[in-house]
Amino acid sequence: MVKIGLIGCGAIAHTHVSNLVNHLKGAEITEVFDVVPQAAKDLIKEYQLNAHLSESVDALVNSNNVDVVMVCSRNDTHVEPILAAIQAHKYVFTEKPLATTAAACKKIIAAEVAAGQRFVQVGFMRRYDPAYQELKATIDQGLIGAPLMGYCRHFMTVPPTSYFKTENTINDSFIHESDIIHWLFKDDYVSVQVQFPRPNSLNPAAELKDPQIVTVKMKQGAIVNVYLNQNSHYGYEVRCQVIGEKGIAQLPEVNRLDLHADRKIYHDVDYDWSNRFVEAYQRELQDFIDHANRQEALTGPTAWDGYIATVTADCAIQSQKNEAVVPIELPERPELYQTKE
Ligand code: ISE
Repeated sequence: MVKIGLIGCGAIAHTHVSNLVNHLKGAEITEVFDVVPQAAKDLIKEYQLNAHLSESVDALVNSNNVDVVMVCSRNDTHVEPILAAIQAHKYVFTEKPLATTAAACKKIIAAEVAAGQRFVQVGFMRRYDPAYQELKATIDQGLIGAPLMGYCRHFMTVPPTSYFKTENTINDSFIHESDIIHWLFKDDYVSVQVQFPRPNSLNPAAELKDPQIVTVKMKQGAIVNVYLNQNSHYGYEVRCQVIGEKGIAQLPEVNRLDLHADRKIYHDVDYDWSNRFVEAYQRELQDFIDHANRQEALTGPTAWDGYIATVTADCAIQSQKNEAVVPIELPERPELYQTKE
């Protein structure tokens, strides 16, 4: 039974803890920390955890009562606990993004390289979604030939309060696309461009320019367009279409009952990611727990994957200023990450 120290007790922590308590095997939460102690106390109470309230990130990571660390705190606070976990030689599952800047990701990469081992799994849960896995297997089997271009749609119903701004639409939402596209196409990015189509007059958020179109280009020439819309109004929709030399593979429409009634044919659409990716969230964490219990090398998204996604997001944010094509340069992939695609 692996003992998990949890840092951060917001919405995504509730998703993971609920999964741990109700669906997953082989792990328990033993220590909890939040900068707002009441949030940690509430979470312990809600899920009736037999867990201790930690006083700091450092105390939690270095506690004898913690085997592995789970980071669910605010996006810009991931680096400190990740570095502490690497230093303590403990596996760490961190919510995406790995960090909000490429410079911060580099520190994590340097720490793993210095330790000579990978300790980090990044919460790019889409890689564990059955539909995305089938899409990847189809491409890998060569059924559509080499992938040439693609189209992705990342639509949210409406932005939650004032959380979404022009920039974090990139490093909070688009970051998933930037991970999944290089995973599917098995190639690195060479450039990114963000363009702003006609603004949505129904968008209530003053600091959010919406929608946005991101175009990424890869080393072998493939080009993918990502349509980002925080105000679709009709629902949460994630689509991905990959066009190859001799065919097209795309995620299926939602697996829902079609209703034929009132001279219409229709089905429900998700409200947000919590329904769309239920299975993916469970499978990613179970995978992490299983590897930790067996003391095997992690096989989920690595710190290097987290770095690629953040570098791409950084360049996209730069492009937002004038819609320019921004080149993406990555250093040589260290030996430690060579075995992972
Ligand atoms: C959110 O944090 C997620 O991870 C969702 O999967 C994504 O669709 C959404 O845009 C993010 O804000």
